[in-house]
Amino acid sequence: MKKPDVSRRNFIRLGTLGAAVLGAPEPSVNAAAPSAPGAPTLPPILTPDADFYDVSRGNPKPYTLTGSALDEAGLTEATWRLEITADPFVEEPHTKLPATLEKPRTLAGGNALDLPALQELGKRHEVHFLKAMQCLNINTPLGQGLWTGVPLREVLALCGRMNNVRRIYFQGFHNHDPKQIFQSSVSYTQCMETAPGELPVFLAYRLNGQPLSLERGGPVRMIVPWSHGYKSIKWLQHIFVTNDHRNSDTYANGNNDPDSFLKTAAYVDTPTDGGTYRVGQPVFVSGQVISGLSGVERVEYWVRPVGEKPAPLADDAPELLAARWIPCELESQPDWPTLLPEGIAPGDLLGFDKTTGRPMSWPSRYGMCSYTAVLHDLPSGHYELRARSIDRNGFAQPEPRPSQKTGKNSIQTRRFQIM
Ligand SMILES: Nc1nc2c(c(=O)[nH]1)N[C@H]1C(S)=C(S)[C@@H](COP(=O)(O)O)O[C@H]1N2
Ligand SMILES: [Mo]
Repeated sequence: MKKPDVSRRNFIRLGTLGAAVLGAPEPSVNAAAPSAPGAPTLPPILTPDADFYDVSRGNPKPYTLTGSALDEAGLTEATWRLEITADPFVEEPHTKLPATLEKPRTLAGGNALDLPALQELGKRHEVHFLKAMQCLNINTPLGQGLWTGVPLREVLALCGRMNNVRRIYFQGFHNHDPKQIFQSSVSYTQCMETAPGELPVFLAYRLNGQPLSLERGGPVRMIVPWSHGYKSIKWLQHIFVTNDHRNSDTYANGNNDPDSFLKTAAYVDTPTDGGTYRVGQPVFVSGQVISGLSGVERVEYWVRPVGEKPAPLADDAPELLAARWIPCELESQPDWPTLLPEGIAPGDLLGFDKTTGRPMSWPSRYGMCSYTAVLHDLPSGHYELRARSIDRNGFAQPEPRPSQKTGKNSIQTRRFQIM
């Protein structure tokens, strides 16, 4: 992972910028944000492709390849190919029949899927979804994008009849080295039977209206809307249908939950750890909150005076649970038509209401937005700041599933001093 570079995130919101360029009055995209001097610039709703924090394995990392090595790897728009095959897996005594595909798509057979064919499918089946990318093992959101692509079920339909399929595995380019395979999977049902209004797994070829960059996993990356980043395989090149019911995701190793859902959780950007402020100077609290499966009811903070070297406090310490937590302000929604790339209307987005053009919830499900608060008039001394989300079931972060191996959502703490 590239080291988070805070300055790269200090961009003016795209919505504001867009409106300024057009000479239109500025939409009130930032009503909840403090506007006083010293207030932090909030990250944009749509993270530019190059500003995502990158989490990639591989040696060399696929996005460092250039020239003919890139062509040979099939990582240019012209050379990209996707193989779709059936896994011969059988296992006595229960799994006697392997998965089959009527029309597999292979390089050897000369019929592997190429980008024009995928985009052609997109003319009928394209979907757009606003998703926060978040690593199960990292407690900073990686970025939020508007991902565009074609549902996996429509791609599989190109292969004709399937039999004995219980899981779909997929892999990205891995330097032709089996040890470097990065693999993920979804169940047959998750792939094929999207409930009305729910979110399909899809093969993304655009991010924020532009072709997906090589670093973000282009030409084509899988997007699994509800899960952490490890399901969203970059440099997608091979899909296997299988009758193996097991989840053999690369991330199942390392004791991770390989069926995780994004957690509802608040992450702190400011104050920064170790920051110092003069007496009378406001302390700006800001960060981002992800709307996981259980939705966001609110974000709240707790600030407490501490000694110079305070002992750690557990997330379920009685003192913490009984503390005076104060609600933060959630960033207000942007002016969606201004924010979205040309040719994409708010009503086109999954999870948005077609009539109002607004998300069904805010922040949108599996998306994120900023939150803010301002601390005034703290006397000199050392302090600890914590922020946490409360989900729509009334659970305070990190509950209800505090196992950090199903998604890092422990309560974040920042220490600062007023002098
Ligand atoms: N092929 C491939 N896909 C991958 C990975 C990888 O190492 N190789 N890393 C995964 C992990 S663990 C995460 S968190 C996300 C990060 O996505 P990003 O780099 O676009 O932010 O990509 C996922 N997809
Ligand atoms: Mo990850």
